[in-house]
Amino acid sequence: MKKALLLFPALLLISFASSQEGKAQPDQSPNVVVIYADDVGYGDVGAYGAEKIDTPNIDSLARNGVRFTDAYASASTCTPSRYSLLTGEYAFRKEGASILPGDAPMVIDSKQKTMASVFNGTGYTTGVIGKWHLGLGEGEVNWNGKIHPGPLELGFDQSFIMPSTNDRVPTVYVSGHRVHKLDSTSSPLRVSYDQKIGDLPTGETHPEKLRYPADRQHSGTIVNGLSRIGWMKGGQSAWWNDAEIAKTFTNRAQQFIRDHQDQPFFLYLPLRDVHVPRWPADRFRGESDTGLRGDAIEEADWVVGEITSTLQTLDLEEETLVLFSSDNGPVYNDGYQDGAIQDANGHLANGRLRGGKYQSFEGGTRVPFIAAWPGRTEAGVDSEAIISQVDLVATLAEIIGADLPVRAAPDSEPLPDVLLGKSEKGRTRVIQQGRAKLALRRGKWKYIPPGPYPNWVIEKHNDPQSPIATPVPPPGQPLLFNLEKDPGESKNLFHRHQKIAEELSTLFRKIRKDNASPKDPQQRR
Ligand code: NG6
Ligand code: CA
Repeated sequence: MKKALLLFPALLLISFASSQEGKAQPDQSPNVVVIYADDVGYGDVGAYGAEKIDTPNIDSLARNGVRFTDAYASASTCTPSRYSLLTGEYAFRKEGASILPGDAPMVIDSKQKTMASVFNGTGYTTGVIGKWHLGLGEGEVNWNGKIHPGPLELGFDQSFIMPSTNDRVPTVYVSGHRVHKLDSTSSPLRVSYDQKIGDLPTGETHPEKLRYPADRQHSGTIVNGLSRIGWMKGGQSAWWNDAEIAKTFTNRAQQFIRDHQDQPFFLYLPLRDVHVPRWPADRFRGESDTGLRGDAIEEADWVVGEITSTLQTLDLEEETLVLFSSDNGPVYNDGYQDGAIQDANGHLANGRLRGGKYQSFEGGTRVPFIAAWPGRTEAGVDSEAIISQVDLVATLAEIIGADLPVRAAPDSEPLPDVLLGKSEKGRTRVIQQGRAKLALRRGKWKYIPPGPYPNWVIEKHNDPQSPIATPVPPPGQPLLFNLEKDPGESKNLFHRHQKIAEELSTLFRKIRKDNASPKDPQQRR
């Protein structure tokens, strides 16, 4: 309370100063910054109940904006969620939009409308800084040459990305069309996902060089003491330093904001944290009460704070809509023995929802989601409206007054009043894409069609040590939950409410069929 009183005169001064300088007023189209965390679960931040991880900056965003309780990533893994976020299309409609290897071709077609091209077409300067994981190029990527198509072909004016994930080679940044700081003449970069190439140590051959052990899949080339999926050789000058990834993205994001402070900008800032292998900067390690996983979330919170304070310093706060969310639910052990399970200390990353990453249970896709635009969003309110990240293309288009072509963003619902906290009339239904299953929520009802589930899904779901482990339903067993009474999806009501289950199953098939995107003849392998 005291703090708020002290801040009040300062805020008055700031708004006075900004109107004096004749900068864009809140009535005009706002700058938009989308901060997109990786694998951060519903219960992982203070604003959503975390007690063993400090996230003051994310919490303050929530206090100044709208905190959604029923918001979804479109999928419970990264590539499909990111695909939906940027295209406004459910990823299950797009062949190949599943978790991509590090050398995969780009899964979004250059002709598709994207969030970036919507902003770009309305005069915004657009940038992506952070984790991409939507593929690059059209076939074999030439890491030593021009890498395209990529973000620049999708409407981004600037691009500085981690091409795939931090657990996949190559461990380099791509700036525009080129690998950043690569000396391709003296040390060309080669990447393989089939077999070991070169003679760099791997997790299999040199386990003594590891900060912590990994499973077989993650035991390829070692960089910074962390083994990865896949193998690479050469390109040392371009390798990233894991402890500096957050800082690198943050500095670039701040520069982007400073460079474009006098014109409308859209910044997509997908973070590396809290994806494995977790290795935040020195000053975060040991800071949380839940080990490295919590430390990495505190690092993500620091990024949010850096961005909001940059906006504040530049008097851009009231002209900027900041969104914070995550691409999918949480996971503790995702291939590395980094202590996430042993150090959990009672922290429940899914906030008592059921399950997490990879799953179609709520824990897989229901994520923190905060929208803050001081003066325009309601401040400090909770919204129970159902909203999905797939809605952001159409919603943001409406907020900035951009027209979407008829067939663009086919699954995106324009919900500007919902996003700004002025209405709770969100979606009536939403698809939640698990790795093995699609689920459907309609109002309070959630339907998950019957298995069978592939073996690897069963293994993942049944990791008995994980604090969020949940049994896999027996094959052939449809599930129906009442999320209002049972948000933890513990009580299968399928047999008690078969009529509702049938309705949902019919609706489910209809959504899949009706909106089916026409097959793209240009579809790449
Ligand atoms: C999985 C990886 C996992 C992680 C995930 C992608 C294995 C066994 N597991 O295939 O470690 O990289 O892909 O995560 O390879 S995501 O958040 O980018 O979707
Ligand atoms: Ca993810």
